[in-house]
Amino acid sequence: MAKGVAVLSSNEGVCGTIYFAQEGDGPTTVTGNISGLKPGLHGFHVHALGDTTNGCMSTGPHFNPAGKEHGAPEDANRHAGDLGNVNVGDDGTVSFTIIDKQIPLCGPNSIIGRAVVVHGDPDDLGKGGHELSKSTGNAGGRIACGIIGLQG
Ligand SMILES: [Cu+2]
Ligand SMILES: [Zn+2]
Repeated sequence: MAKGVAVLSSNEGVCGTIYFAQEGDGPTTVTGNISGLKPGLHGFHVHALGDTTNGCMSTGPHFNPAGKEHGAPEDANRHAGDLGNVNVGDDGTVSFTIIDKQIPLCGPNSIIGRAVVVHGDPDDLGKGGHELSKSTGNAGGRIACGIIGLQG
């Protein structure tokens, strides 16, 4: 079992911890708890770089080793890092589990050393018709992020 963890940091009062686990070449299970968000949908992605020298802005674009367009997690044409949205309750918190096959913890497309990013707005999953829909899902600002590190 390979395991990873990312502790979110934010200038906007958002807190959270995201765990990753993968058995062999199976899918990766992502479990997270986040608080301090406004209720509703927030885009949630793996970005390409584990670089927070300029906060979440320096984590690069969505992790996209296959050179595809932005999409929904269930789409064939999607960035590997496209994990969709998390749905925050009225109390500003969310607990979630995502199972995904495109974010391994080992091998050439490993997400270890990259970053998870939580956005201020909903990800339109590539279908919003906005000029940013096919690149970012028009998900708004990067309000929290954390570098994905190995966990024992
Ligand atoms: Cu993002
Ligand atoms: Zn994307």
